[in-house]
Amino acid sequence: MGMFSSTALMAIGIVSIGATAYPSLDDVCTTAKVQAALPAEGLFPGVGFDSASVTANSITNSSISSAAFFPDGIIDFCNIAVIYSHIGRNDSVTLAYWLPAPSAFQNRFLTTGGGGYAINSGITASGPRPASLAGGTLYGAVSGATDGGFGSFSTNFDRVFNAAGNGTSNYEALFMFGYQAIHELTVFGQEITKNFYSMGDQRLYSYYQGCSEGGREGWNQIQRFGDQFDGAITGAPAFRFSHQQVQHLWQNVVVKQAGYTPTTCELARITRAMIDACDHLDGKVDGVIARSDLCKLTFEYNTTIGLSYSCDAALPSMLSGGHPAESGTVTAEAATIAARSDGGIKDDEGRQVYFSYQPAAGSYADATTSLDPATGQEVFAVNSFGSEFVTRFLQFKNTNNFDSFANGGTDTRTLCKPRTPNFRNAGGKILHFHGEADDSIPIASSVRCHDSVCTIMYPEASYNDSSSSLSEWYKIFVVPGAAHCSINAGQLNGPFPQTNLAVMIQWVEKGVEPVTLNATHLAGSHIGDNAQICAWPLRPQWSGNATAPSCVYDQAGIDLFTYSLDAFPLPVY
Ligand SMILES: *[C@@H]1O[C@H](CO)[C@@H](O)[C@H](O)[C@H]1NC(C)=O
Ligand SMILES: *[C@@H]1O[C@H](CO)[C@@H](O)[C@H](O)[C@H]1NC(C)=O
Ligand SMILES: *[C@@H]1O[C@H](CO)[C@@H](O)[C@H](O)[C@H]1NC(C)=O
Ligand SMILES: *[C@@H]1O[C@H](CO)[C@@H](O)[C@H](O)[C@H]1NC(C)=O
Ligand SMILES: *[C@@H]1O[C@H](CO)[C@@H](O)[C@H](O)[C@H]1NC(C)=O
Ligand SMILES: *[C@@H]1O[C@H](CO)[C@@H](O)[C@H](O)[C@H]1NC(C)=O
Ligand SMILES: *[C@@H]1O[C@H](CO)[C@@H](O)[C@H](O)[C@H]1NC(C)=O
Ligand SMILES: [Ca+2]
Repeated sequence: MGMFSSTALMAIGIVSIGATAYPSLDDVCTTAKVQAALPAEGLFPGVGFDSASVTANSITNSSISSAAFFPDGIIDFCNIAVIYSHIGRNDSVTLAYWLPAPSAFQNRFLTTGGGGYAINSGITASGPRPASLAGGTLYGAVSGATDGGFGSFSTNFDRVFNAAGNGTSNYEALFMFGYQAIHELTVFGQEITKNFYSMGDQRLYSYYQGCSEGGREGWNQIQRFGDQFDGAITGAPAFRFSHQQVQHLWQNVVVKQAGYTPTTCELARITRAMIDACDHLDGKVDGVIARSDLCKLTFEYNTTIGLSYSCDAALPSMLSGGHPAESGTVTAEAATIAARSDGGIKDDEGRQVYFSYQPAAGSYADATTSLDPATGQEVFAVNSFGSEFVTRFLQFKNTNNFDSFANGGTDTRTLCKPRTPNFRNAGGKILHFHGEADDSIPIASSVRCHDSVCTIMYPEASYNDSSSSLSEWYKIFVVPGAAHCSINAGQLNGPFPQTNLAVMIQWVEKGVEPVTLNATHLAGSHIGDNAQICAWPLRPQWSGNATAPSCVYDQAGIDLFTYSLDAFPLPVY
């Protein structure tokens, strides 16, 4: 593309020349150079790039910290944005890419994912909550995010789906959110990267990293576009959307049917009791339940009746509706509510509709109350994930509130399509992980996906053997004590897999297969220490004073993550 001088061009291919031979970030980070790197006209039929929309500015010494999915660091990059549209649609989609300095670029590209109804996690460069993009920049990857065409990087898909009014759904936006925007972000970004760094025939390694909605986005790409990524990191995927969102209403149903609204403090006391009772079952008393399966087998909810609790007042926050100062003893009603909640959503005939969270996963977040400003008391509140899904996506209304309950989901469409031979055949690797104490997406949902891929792709093999064949290219790790895509305030001594991209790069580029998953204590009494997480279906068990667990095969434990969803006449993959 004639971007750099010929000396500089050679330097990019020959590392030994030394950093001084590379063009500087400021040299390459110009609007003109980015415009010249845009995909050639006609390369992607049906889309048009607005060359005049290109912006480019270099950002240096950006300090990033406190991210769950990549370590702290200082990054320099060229921050670019460009708008494209689909011919005939009159839409406008903004892409953002962070391009490392030529001396730091390592022939890598990273597509990032979002969370909730956000297609991406924003484009904030520094501070305590840096965008996911930073996680690629740290490893010499060009990293990309898209706004999906929803209007801005902070406009979520749910705000545009029915924006034109009740009954007027925007299916273009739905398909963009579903898979199209992330695919386009990837293929356009790969082309821009090759052109910007004049890569010629050099290999570009492509990766994906996302958690929650970002995990779903990653799985969808794996299934549809088998040769797009060399490695995909999918955390706690929000797949089987209709099941997943409706199950958020189960704790509300249980509370309504009990005719008793337990307080935040009362439910937190039950969780505390569960941690106290089940901590040791994994062989190590550390405040972390690393064997929630054994807890499920043995914990008696009624033993919590009469335990006393006391909490200070809390203001409403992102995580809680707030509550007054409260104290009391755990009631029989609350114990029963906890037990039924942990049984997972069932239909009126007692048939299982979806998976449950594991015991002591959070403190019954779906039953979070709200604070009545008139009385200062906690009152029943409908879970917003569940109610919004029903109103916007089943009733097609431009609102996220409903005040009566629907009877569970009957839509069996699934986004864990277990047949993914194209991805395997193209040599792709999948690193899938999920917090064992996730209180937003049940861990069993990820195990179900893994098991479905096993049985569909290796139908003749035993469970153990198919897991073992699968693990050559798809591994799943259950993170002890971890919450939804984050560490768990209730089990702070658990480790978290913060270096997944580094692990994936090693696997893809160096053939180093992760037998256990590298993790770090990001909080608690061993902060900074390394830990290793067992690969499913093996489960952790500590003995004596060993710092690392043995990874053991325990069929009874595995079976507790496996459900018959007998409410559905069709298989749910
Ligand atoms: C980055 O910051 C360090 C110290 O804070 C300074 O020495 C250095 O010059 C800065 N680099 C750039 C490129 O601004
Ligand atoms: C295209 O979009 C622009 C801005 O969003 C709007 O002003 C214009 O009316 C639209 N044109 C058509 C044909 O819908
Ligand atoms: C859309 O439906 C909601 C819920 O039924 C209702 O509150 C709202 O007024 C409706 N809006 C319009 C524009 O009809
Ligand atoms: C727990 O106690 C309630 C009454 O307080 C009773 O109805 C229920 O059967 C008990 N559950 C178990 C598992 O014993
Ligand atoms: C399953 O495989 C593990 C090793 O991955 C082995 O230790 C265990 O004995 C096997 N279990 C069965 C039931 O085959
Ligand atoms: C594993 O994690 C440790 C910190 O716990 C980190 O120092 C090391 O670089 C990580 N390994 C890989 C391959 O990323
Ligand atoms: C664990 O370590 C403590 C203190 O070092 C020691 O007293 C104890 O005997 C050890 N327990 C086992 C089972 O090795
Ligand atoms: Ca423990």
